[in-house]
Amino acid sequence: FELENEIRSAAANGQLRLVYQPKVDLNTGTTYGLEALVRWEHPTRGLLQPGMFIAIAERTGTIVDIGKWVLREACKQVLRWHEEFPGEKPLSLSVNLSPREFRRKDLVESIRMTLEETAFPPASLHFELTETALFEDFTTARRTLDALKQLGVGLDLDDFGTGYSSLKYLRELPFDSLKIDRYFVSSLDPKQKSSSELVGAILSMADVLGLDVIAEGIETESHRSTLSLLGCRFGQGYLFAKPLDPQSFRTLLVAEQ
Ligand code: G
Ligand code: G
Ligand code: MN
Ligand code: NA
Repeated sequence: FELENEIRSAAANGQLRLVYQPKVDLNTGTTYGLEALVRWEHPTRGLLQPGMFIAIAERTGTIVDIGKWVLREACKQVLRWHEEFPGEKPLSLSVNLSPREFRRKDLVESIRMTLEETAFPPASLHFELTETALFEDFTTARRTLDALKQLGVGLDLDDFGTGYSSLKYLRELPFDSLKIDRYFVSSLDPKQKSSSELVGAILSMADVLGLDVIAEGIETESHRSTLSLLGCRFGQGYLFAKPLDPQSFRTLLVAEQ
């Protein structure tokens, strides 16, 4: 119960940190965006990974405050990078939304206010949602997603292929991209034709539905080249970079200049 009590005040006590994992164009190797991922700098236990606290925060509702902090902090950070590294296209920022956050009545208004306060360009912001956030009530989910699209942000379906994936969701909900779960990427094996055929089938389906595809968990050059050959344009994973603290991410941007 200790963590459960302590996490309530983690955001207010300045104990949350963000790390950023590059999203990379698989053909050119350049960074076009990043996913913000939260960490908890616990006063005695050290740096805690989301696996240790997101589920607790979700159950107790603290995830709502954490999510607000994450969005605000990430927008401010990425805006500084937009200013320091002006390119043809500003870096795109992806933020995860948990089921509990997604179901909040004030979600859309809260995001709208943060966009306004930070002056972050909505077109450069994407939200990543998992299927669990959606399958409870399709009509309400669709209404919320439509309202988010009205703000001008992008919507990505996270961990695709492992949940209750339904083609109905993909067809009828206003998603822009799907993220192929790392399970499919890690099972890519040059000696096993079916593994790449499965990823190829996901790519074809996404193409028919007009969705971009981002591959997660790219760890080897063989993963990258197979995905690239199959026509997957975007990805992230340890081959390129682990989630980086802001200073390290900035160093990467400098190096890519
Ligand atoms: O960051 P990894 O490095 O360990 O992230 C593990 C899981 O935690 C991922 O599934 C990710 O979606 C989730 N997660 C990380 N940061 C956030 C966040 O800011 N908000 C929410 N809701 N989930 C997050
Ligand atoms: O579930 P979600 O996709 O939001 O979370 C991203 C998670 O994936 C983070 O925990 C991040 O640390 C992890 N991750 C990112 N790249 C890789 C990778 O190449 N391999 C593995 N095993 N995990 C990764
Ligand atoms: Mn994600
Ligand atoms: Na994921």
